[in-house]
Amino acid sequence: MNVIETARRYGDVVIGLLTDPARTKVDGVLHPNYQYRKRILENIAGVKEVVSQQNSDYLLSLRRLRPDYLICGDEWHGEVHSSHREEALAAMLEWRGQIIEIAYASGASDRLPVFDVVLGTTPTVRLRQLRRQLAGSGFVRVLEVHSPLSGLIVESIAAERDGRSVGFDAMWSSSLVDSTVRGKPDTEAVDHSARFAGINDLFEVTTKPLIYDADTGGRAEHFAFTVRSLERLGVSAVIVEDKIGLKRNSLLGNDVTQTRESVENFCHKISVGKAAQATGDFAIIGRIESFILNAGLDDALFRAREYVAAGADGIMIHSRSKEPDEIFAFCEKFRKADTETFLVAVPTSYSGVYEHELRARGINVVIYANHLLRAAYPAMMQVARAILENSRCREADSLCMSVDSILRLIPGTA
Ligand code: SPV
Ligand code: MG
Repeated sequence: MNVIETARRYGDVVIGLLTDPARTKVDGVLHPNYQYRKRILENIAGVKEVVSQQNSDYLLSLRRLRPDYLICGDEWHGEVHSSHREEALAAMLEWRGQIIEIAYASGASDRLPVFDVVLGTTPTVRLRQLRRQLAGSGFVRVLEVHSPLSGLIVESIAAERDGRSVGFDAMWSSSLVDSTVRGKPDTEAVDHSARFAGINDLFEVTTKPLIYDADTGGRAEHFAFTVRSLERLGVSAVIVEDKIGLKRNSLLGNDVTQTRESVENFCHKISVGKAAQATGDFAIIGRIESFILNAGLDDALFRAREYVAAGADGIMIHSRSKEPDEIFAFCEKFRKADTETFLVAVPTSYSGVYEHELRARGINVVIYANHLLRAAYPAMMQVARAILENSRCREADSLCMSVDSILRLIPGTA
């Protein structure tokens, strides 16, 4: 802020902002992602433009912009940055530019600990976010979380794709994963209150919106209470699937007995949920299991239209095929008649599909539904086995993050 305030006095302010890989190279830690940092800076008075910098050497940006003044903090003296300072000085002389260094505020640090990025939020603000994202970019990328720590990963992870920084927009509370972490089958054996307690912990340390997998939603009368509880927590949307009885995981398909709810009863459940909503921001998404249970495209389309007519804000179309063809076929037909209702895809089985392919067909939300837990479990198994095989834990060290890193992971630990 001191640098920007000073710079404002000299003219139009252009900020050179390090991209995520560049930032990580400088201090090896994750920061709020590039788009997020850019948005904050662009909204500061006097900032005319924010340009991306691929590395901490300023030359490229300086030569392109040829600024009259280069304003920066004086913390680059003597440090690793001193060669950059010399180069920048020489470059500025080429067009008689001037460097203005301002004293680094005492006690300030540009070195954020890994997860020191949570700004806090309220249930209302969080709840609204999903609809805002859908109205904005029209496409939301969602990843499963099963603990506050996994939530922190979704909160702060970023990667470079096609020269752009990408991150996850929202979190998925999966019934499969929430059951599996508790060592229980995915049959609605874990009740909602246990899962809500987990969401409460998750929400203490994250700000992104959450979509909740409510399985069948239970009886319509009970679903009304679930909707209200979710809204109170600040959850943005619920997905409820058109099955009945002892629900089994969709990816088991017809290998187990699964019964579908009648269209009439399921529409009733959706409308009861909509009537129970306290806010206009919450969304109820009807999940169609027609492909999962081999009922075909026409059945899926018929149900989708009926669910939308009953008030569903979105439709999740599920498939356990290895290819996305049936999802594409559904989207093509559905979108001919309905361009408003948002469509959700969960490409666990057809994992080869790219986001841009889904997006091009009218999918608005892609959920990576179980990947963090599927990644964590084999890693834990490997470490447990290594300890047993070696009758000590030295061999496990290389499979684990260092003690120093875990002590520094969460601010306030070390
Ligand atoms: C879940 O993640 O719990 C889901 C998606 O419901 S699936 O496991 O594919 O059915
Ligand atoms: Mg589920």
